[in-house]
Amino acid sequence: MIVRQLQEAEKSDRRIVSEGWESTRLLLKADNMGFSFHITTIYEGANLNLHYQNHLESVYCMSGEGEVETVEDGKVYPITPGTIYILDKNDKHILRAKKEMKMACVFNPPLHGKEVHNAEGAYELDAEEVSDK
Ligand code: 9YT
Repeated sequence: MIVRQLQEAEKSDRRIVSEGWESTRLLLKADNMGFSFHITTIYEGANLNLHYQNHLESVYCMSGEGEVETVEDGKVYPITPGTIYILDKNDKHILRAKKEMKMACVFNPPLHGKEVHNAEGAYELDAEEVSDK
């Protein structure tokens, strides 16, 4: 069994800070579970254009308030605590935070650890791993 603590992980390389968001990646490819699991904070006012072309992703909102828009059809879905959105079609989407949002995110295939978005809002399939050392 593997046991980790968010507060400890936040002090390590597992915490990635980027424009409008940060994420602490608690479970990664190297753990061999077939998915990765992250606690992500979307900062208030963030407006993120995302398109995970190489990954399927589920995002569960634990706190905060915002919305997600699917670009193809322009539909806007409110996000409040208890909402999950599931990008089962590699959907191009825009994520907006009205108030800072805390999200639990699962990726398949799993992230290696150091990914940040490329110009298309995607993560590449290969990236540097984090080490707990
Ligand atoms: C909300 C969202 O798309 N989260 C993606 C995962 C997070 N940004 C991360 O760990 O990279």
